Amino acid sequence: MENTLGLEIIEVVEQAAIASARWMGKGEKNTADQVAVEAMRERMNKIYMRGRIVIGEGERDDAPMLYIGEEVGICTQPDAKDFCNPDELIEIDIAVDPCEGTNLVAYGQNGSMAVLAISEKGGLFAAPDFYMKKLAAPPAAKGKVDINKSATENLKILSECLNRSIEELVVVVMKRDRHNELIKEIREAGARVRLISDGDVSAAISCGFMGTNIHALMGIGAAPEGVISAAAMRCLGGHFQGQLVYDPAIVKTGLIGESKESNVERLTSMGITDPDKVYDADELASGKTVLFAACGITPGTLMEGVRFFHGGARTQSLVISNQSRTVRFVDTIHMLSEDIPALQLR
Ligand code: VTB
Repeated sequence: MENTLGLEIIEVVEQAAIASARWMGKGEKNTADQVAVEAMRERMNKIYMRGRIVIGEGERDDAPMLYIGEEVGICTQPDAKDFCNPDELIEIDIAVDPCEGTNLVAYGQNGSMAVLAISEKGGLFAAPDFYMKKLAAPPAAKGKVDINKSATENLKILSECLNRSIEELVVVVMKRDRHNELIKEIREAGARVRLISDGDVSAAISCGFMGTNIHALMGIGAAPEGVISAAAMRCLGGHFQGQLVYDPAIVKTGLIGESKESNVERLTSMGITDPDKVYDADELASGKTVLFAACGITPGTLMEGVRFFHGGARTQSLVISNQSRTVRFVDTIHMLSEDIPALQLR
C-alpha cells in the first residue's frame, strides 16, 4: 500500500493546504475549509485506489463532499473497470480533515494543517461526530500515563518518564471554559500550560517528537480528529488515549443531541455498546498498515506553513508510516505558473 500511495498522499495534503492558505487571514473560515475539501477530493480522485471516507466532513446530508461513506479514487469512478483491476486492489479506509483549525486559518494564526490517515478496510475507528477526552504524551510515557488518572498524577508519572521536573513540563490545553478546572490543576501541580485556541491534532502529534517543548495534550476536543491524532501517534510509538464525551452537560454543540440518553442510543446504533470505553492508539487506528500525512497551512510546531512566491508556492509536509517505520518531512516547491522568474533554493 505504501509504495503506491506514499507520494500521492503527500500531494493530496499539499493541494488542500495550498488552496486553504489562499484564504489565510481573510476571516472566512467556511471558505478556507471548503476550498481545502474540494482540492483534497480532486487530487484523491486521481489516485489509483479504491478508498472510502470513514472520517470526513460529516454525514452526506450536511456535507456534499468527502462525506462519511463517500468512495474516492480512480477505481471508484463509474468507468473504473476499463483501467482498474479489482483483483489487485485492496480497499482502503481514509480519515480526512482537509483544514484542521479553520479558525486558525481565518485569523492567520499558527497551527493549522491539512491532514489525513489511511489504513486497510476497517483499520480506523469510525468515530461519531461527538467530543473526545484526550491524553497524548511522548513515547517514553506510553502506557504509563493514564486518562483515568488525575492530571496531577499524570504529571508526576511524566516527570519520572521524561526525567525532568514537573516545572519543566509543558501541557497543551485548548482554551475553553470546560477546561478551567483542568488548567487550574495543571498549574497547581507545577507544570506550565500552553493554551491554544484551536488545533489539537498538531498538539497531540507534537508530543511524539523531542524538541517541540510540548510534553502532553490534555482536555476535550473533537472525536474524529482524535482518531487522526491516534493514527500518527500509533506510528510514532507515542501515547494516545481517547474517551468519547456524549453528555451535553460536559460539552454541548449542535452535534451532540439534547440528552445523554439519546446520545447513548445513537452510539449503540453505531455499534458502540460501551460509551465510556477508553480507547488507545492501537484501537483507534488498529490497521496492520497505517499511513499518516499532514501539510502545514499556517506555520506550526511541526511544519512550516504555505509560502507563496511569484508563480508558485512552497510547502512542508509530514508523512509517517508504520510499515516502513519512517517519518518524512517533505519540502516541496510547487511551480504553479509557466512564468516563474526563479526558484528560491531555501
Ligand atoms: C475545534 C478544533 C480542534 O476540536 O476546536 C474542535 O480547533 C472542537 O472544539 O482542533 P470546540 O467545539 O470547543 O471548538 C478540534 O477540531 C479537534 O479535536
